[in-house]
Amino acid sequence: MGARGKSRSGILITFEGVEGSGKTTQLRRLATLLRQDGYRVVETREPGGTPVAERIREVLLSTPGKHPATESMTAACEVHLILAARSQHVTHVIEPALQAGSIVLCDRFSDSTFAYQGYGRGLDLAALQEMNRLATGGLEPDLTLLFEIPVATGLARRRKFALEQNRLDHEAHEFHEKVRKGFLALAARAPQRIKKIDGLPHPETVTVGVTSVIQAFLTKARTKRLTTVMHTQRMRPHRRS
Ligand code: ATM
Repeated sequence: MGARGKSRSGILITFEGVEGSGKTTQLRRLATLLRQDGYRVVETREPGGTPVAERIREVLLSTPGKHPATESMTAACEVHLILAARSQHVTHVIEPALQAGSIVLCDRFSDSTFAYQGYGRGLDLAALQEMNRLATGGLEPDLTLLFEIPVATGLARRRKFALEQNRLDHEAHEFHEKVRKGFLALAARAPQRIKKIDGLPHPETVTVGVTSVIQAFLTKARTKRLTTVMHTQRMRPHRRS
């Protein structure tokens, strides 16, 4: 846990994966289940989560040729925008929620920067880690769920369901492959924090997997007295009705 996270009582859980991995659907489902069990939950996303960060998101994801991006974006510009948005988000949303004892569910966070800008764009990972530390003040997720899905399946899902393709959706297949491999490399380096979840089955089946990882995590957190989000009721496993 980073310096910034030490005094807080909440829990930061991040959702990661390639495009179309189903992480956003699972985040919403988990938020509902945790609230039903009496937890205070904050749902948020990156890039975005605050008014300023959402404006940065628009710049980041708009397609070249469309307002406001009328030129191609360099990798350095991209990462600075992402980290600028993260700084706003951590300071104005995530940290206050953690201090208040909430469970924060964040759709993408630092691992996306390492996977997309590091492994995908080829920016230096050590430099990215330093830059990221500046943006987060050292805050790291307590738990990360990595939704695993083949790139081709994820992109096909995106084409089917997304209203509009964003700038990164238009990247070549190889770029998304590098990102996927990057996520897997990050998971291999931090197996305690990053839990892989098979994103291929029906969303209800995926939710069963998510629930079991979360239950195990919350039980361990209670035992270690890691947190005061504490709640006596145990989370009910999600079942198909
Ligand atoms: P979502 O589609 O999951 O909301 O993410 C938006 C994009 O932001 C996603 N690419 N596409 N397509 C990945 C990108 N992104 C990065 O490249 N680096 C980051 O650090 C973050 C948080 C997101």
